[in-house]
Amino acid sequence: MDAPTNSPHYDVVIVGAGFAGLYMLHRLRGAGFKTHVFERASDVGGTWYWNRYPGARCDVESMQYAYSFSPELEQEWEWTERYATQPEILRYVNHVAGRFDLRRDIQFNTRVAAAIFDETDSRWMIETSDGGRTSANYCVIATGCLSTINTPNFEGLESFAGSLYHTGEWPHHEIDFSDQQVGIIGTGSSAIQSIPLIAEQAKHLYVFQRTPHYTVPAWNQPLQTDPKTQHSGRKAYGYDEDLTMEEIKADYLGLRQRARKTFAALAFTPNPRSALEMTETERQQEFENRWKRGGLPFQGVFRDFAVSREANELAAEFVRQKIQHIVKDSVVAEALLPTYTIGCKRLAVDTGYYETYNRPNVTLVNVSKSPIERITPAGVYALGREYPLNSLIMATGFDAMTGTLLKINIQGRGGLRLHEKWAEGPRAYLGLCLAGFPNLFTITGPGSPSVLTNMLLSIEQHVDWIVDCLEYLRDRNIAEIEPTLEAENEWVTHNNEVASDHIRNSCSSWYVGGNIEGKPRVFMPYVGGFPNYVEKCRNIAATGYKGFVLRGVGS
Ligand code: NA7
Repeated sequence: MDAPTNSPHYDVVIVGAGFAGLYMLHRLRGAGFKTHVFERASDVGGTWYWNRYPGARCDVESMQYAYSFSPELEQEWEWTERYATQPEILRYVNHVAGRFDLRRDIQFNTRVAAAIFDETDSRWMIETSDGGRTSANYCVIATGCLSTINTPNFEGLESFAGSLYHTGEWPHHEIDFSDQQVGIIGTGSSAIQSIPLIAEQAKHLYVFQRTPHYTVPAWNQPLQTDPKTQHSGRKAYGYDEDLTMEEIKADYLGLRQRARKTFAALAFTPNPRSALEMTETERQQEFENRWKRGGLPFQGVFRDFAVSREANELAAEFVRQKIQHIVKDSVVAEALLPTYTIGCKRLAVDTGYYETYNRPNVTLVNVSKSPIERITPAGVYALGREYPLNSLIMATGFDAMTGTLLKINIQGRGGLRLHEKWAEGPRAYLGLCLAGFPNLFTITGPGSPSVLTNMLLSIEQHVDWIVDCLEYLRDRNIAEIEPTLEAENEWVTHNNEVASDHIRNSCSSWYVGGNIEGKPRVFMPYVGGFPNYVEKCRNIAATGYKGFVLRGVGS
């Protein structure tokens, strides 16, 4: 692809204006790089722009799911709930975009169709959906991990005469399900968050469940400061320190430092004891305590939760007992019991999910043994009958981590296409750079801890590493950086080794591409832990970018 001579040229082009793209732009600007961002949506926010379904919230507490790069921003922003809703997160992203004047370098409503490396001039030629051509010395892909929706190919789907929705591309206007018969396919995190709210509205809600999911309560609560006392008195971060919002703000740095030392970059302290060295009474006490705290740190109930099948099964059984206790109809309760290793699929965090099945207007349709046969104009046909519906919701997830990258026609050295390179699954050095694709960076790409961690801290770590790298190259007049195939292979091998026996690799989930037909089974995120990963990245940079080939201008 040749760029017209008058097409714009930048030091860096960023694809995506979610949390990653925005911070990347901010840092690059500050470092003096001429930068331009393309974003397919009409505004900032990435996944939080699209996922507007009822009940959409982050499963990480708001005080932790926030940028750490600006102490002023940390202090001035007031989260109103322990777990922020999608609208509140979007308000935060908008606040950040305004505060740092980011919009002027973002081109909205523009999808990147192709990015092709021009070896002669060591630059990326970018083609956008509006036919625009742009070039840049570096291209940073910040398209997020959950940004291409998955809609299973149900027979007859196009014939459905009612309203069809997908949780991952929810309309911008409010949907009123009152007086409607509603169907929802899927019982992952998006469904678990939306089902309780839709059930409150709908005349009847049918939940089509293929695999029951583990979920633990959020115990969400308001955080707003009382104007009289200037104190919220609420636990914004209650896992093991019971801190209020004000206490966190007084030592935000401390919270971040504690978070960065943990496997998942989340500040909470896992139980240091093994399940197997505790008595039954101690175990039950610990379970109950963790359940009362709620959220993802339930997984810290024992030190060996993720490594010992026996310890894991004890935790799984505790959650199953909770389900049986909450859900009154024993047949429904039985159908809701997950059997896979707890924590293998991402644990969901809910508000009133299991309780919803006690409502008379909610029916669980168990399609685990006999799949949905087809979609008809009137509804869903399953288990030998038709379920008539006014609205059908696909809560069927995403082509995670690689889907969006593979939709862009990315071609590296010698015309090598990304989908050829990744035909048997994603391969990348540190989940940051790809052999054969010089000057291309991915933020929280496959091969990095990304979705197994607090995304905000992982994004910041990647962005900071990339900016340091680009400054290093600029200072030395280096035109190209590219990982060697050997370094990339070593990283992929290491990644596979740590994942091979990990509990997260023991079921079919979107982490391994198991939710997409024909997708190669590869454990995509790096499961070696955040601190370990950061150390590796730091060492590689400190040794003059070991594992990379650096080529000077004209060489
Ligand atoms: P998930 O977690 O991928 O859940 C998708 C759900 O859709 C899951 O229950 C699937 O069942 C179900 N599904 C997918 N295809 C079908 C078909 N063909 N028939 C019936 N059911 C189907 O996506 P979410 O959007 O809920 O959550 C994604 C992430 O976002 C989540 O992990 C958080 O990080 C936030 P399955 O389990 O495959 O049997």
